[in-house]
Amino acid sequence: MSIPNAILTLCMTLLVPAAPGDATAATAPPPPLPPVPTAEQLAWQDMEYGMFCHFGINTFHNEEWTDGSKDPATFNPTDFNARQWVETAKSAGMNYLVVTAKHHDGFCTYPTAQTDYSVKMSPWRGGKGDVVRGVADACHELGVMFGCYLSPWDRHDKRYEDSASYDGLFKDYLRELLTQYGPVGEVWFDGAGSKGHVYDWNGYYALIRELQPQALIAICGPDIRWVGNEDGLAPDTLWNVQERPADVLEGASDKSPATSVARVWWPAECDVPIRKGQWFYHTDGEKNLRSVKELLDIYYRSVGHGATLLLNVSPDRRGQLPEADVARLKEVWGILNETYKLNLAQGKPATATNVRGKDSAYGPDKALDGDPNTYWATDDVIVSSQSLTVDLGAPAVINRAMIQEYIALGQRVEAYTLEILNGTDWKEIVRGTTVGHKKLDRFPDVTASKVRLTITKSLACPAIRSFGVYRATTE
Ligand code: FUL
Repeated sequence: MSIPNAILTLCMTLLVPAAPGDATAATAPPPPLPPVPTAEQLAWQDMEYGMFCHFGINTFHNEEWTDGSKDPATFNPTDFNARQWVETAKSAGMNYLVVTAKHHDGFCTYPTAQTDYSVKMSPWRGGKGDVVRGVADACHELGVMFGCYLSPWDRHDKRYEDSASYDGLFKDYLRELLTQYGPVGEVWFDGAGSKGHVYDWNGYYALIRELQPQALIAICGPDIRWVGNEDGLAPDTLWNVQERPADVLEGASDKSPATSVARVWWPAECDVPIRKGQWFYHTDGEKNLRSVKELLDIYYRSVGHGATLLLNVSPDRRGQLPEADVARLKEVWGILNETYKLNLAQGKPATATNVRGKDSAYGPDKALDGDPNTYWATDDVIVSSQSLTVDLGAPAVINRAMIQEYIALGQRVEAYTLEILNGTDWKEIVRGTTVGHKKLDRFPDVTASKVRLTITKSLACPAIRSFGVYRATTE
């Protein structure tokens, strides 16, 4: 065997996932359907829900976009407490937090060496304060993934007028943020305001890869894509695999010079502010706080459509999340916890129209065991019209369903139905399209003694990581 072939074989061996759960599985797992997620993307998709915190000079001016001329002396939080942000995020079910290190106004919330337009020139903590440090430390301590937002558009710094000199400055900012604050899980590049400006994107990406190879580059970046709106909503049909434009080619698994696009795993993030239209705190903004009903709807249409939700909660002029917002977040999470605490299908007897290699390691019960590392899979030749039927034991009232694919092997399901048995009749209650990381369905109360999930169309044999039915008592 030539050396390149040996390397290829080794790589293929590493790429082929091990058989799930049961070490005695005799049957090979389904071959991955490329492109597949990286380990970091997979872990991030499992996080599902994060907190965005816009905090900076705008916080003190009741403005969303200041123009870079506000006096740094106006930045003066009276009782800054980043731990309160992170504790709130954690207790509201959020697993990561992204904080603004610099917004479009150019004001840095950390004491950068690159400009005077920063916390250093503010009266806060005698110019010794550091927002990014506070948030990063609290995140690391409390086990919440830390991310930072760095606006490419800069309305303050004169160097912005010259692309090359600004690229140097921007890389210096990145170098500071990626070397002084411990592990960074996500770097968020906002596209706003940048039309017509030329950036050295590939240079930025290369620097991030060098300094923090595990960090995911979001929005204007190759690892996480923007869902395309600021309402926090993902479409019903959501594919992780995308044709990514040529300007974010880095990391592509399959480059096509002819079309200048790459087919890559590029999962979607939904960002939305908890107060309508306000990313930054405004003194009279509480009236814009979204209702529990609106927030639940956003959750169902983001996380429940297979995307990740980054919900913005703005710290106020104290440097703390307002009590009303904190209470709202906890209420929403309380309802979701209550709804999903009991999977009526978990551990119940199940049958399937086909089981991969007739091997129990891929049986239908593997979608009902609560184990994220196991899944129900069928033989490769049979990719459509495959069902999993669960016997609930006794008739139960249900109004929610949850399906997950084992996306480490790629995204496969194109369409599915959900039916229930009530007496002797089967009735269709849901007809859906993609599943991906997670699909949450809501439907009116039905009484079911059995439920049947049918994968009606799939790109390759289905690999279903979990399936559940629930009863929500709140709309
Ligand atoms: C937008 C920005 O202009 C907003 O101020 C905010 O940062 C949001 C996340 O992205 O495009």
